[in-house]
Amino acid sequence: MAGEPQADCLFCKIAEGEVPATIVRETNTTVAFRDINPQAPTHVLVIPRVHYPDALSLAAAEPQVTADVLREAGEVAIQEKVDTTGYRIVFNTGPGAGQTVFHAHAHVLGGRDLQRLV
Ligand code: IU
Repeated sequence: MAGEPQADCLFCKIAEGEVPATIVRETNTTVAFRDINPQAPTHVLVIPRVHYPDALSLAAAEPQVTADVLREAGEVAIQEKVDTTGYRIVFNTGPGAGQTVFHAHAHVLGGRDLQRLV
């Protein structure tokens, strides 16, 4: 069921502590951890603890948790000290956009020149 942990979902397992990750922040509703294949000096993923396949399905069902994810992305940027230089928050949505893990997540990228979109 939407919102419930999915047995085959890696990010559900990270949220539940069943799979290790380098966690940088946690709240009652979110977990932030370092991306295993970083694309920038700061590359942190912020996930909701609840399972929805992408950001828009999360937003439709859980607007408050969606706001929590965004707020936490900003807190990660401050904690990582990239808030002053600029950072990017990305929600890849769908395989054509490069989404590979179908549990909603925000990428927080910073610490290098990000002036070009890709
Ligand atoms: P994407 O937007 O779905 O492509 O992002 C998934 C990210 O999850 C991607 O950047 C991977 O490097 C990252 N990741 C991870 O951090 N740990 C893992 O065990 C796996 C993927 I699988």
